[in-house]
Amino acid sequence: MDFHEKMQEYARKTESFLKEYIMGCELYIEKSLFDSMTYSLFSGGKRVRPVLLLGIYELCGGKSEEILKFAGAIEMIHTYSLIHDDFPCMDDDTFRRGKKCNHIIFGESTALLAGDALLTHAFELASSEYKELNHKCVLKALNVLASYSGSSGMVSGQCMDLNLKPIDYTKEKLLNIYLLKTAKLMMASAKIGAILAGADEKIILCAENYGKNIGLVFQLVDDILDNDFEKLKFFGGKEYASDFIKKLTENAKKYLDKIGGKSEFLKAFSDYLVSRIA
Ligand code: GRG
Repeated sequence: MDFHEKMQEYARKTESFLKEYIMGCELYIEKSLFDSMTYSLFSGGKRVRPVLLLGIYELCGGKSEEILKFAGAIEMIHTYSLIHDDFPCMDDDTFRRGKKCNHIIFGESTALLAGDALLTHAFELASSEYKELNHKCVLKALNVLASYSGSSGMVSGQCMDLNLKPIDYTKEKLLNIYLLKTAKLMMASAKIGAILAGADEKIILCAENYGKNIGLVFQLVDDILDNDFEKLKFFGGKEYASDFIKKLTENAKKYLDKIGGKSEFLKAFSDYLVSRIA
């Protein structure tokens, strides 16, 4: 199976798992809330975080299909963050993934609640019964999921980003925001994959560092795609930023080598994230 087929397989597995799971909850969810949640959950996301989580899980020797609960949960958290990020009080966007934003279709109050519901539903799903996964590892993974996405992770990064004025930009401040706002969810995905595969602490740390490096790459690539020169200038402009991206990608691959095993897919995955600007 080549890289793209494997990536599609991971994404498709997550998508069908999420569809089956959420359809099973339809009866218990108020209709407008359900429509708003599913609108964003199934509107063509790339499923980058679940792919990362599943890739690391497999690399570390994990075999259980129960891992899909965490792959689904991280995608629900990512989806909530995008719904809220598009709000007038945040980025004030009208379109996402080529479609109207959730709040434009369903109104702000329903979209706000859909985001809340996806966030809490993620934890309902990830904390549900397991027959195969080790319960101690599940508890550890839940803690990572909460802390990396919450007020010491992504939410703080978003808050810093909203509060930082362009006049106060520095490379260090921007990198810290990128780390929290974007990389933390990638770090959580990789770390959770390793934890649930039963990897030891050293390997878990390497997985997390792989996630950190590609997470920073992901945000810098996004800045380049957005032509965000205001920010890129703190990385020495587009060309220097591209060199920095290359360095981060090499670092990411070094962490994969430390993990060992068949890491071709995840190496190609790091290149794929960069290829968006090629
Ligand atoms: C509202 C708490 C809260 C957090 C928002 C995710 C985020 C934090 C803001 C989004 C801003 C942004 C565009 C960041 C760049 C990185 C990023 C998360 C891009 C979107 O992720 P993709 O490309 O999205 O994985 P798809 O559409 O593929 O799911």
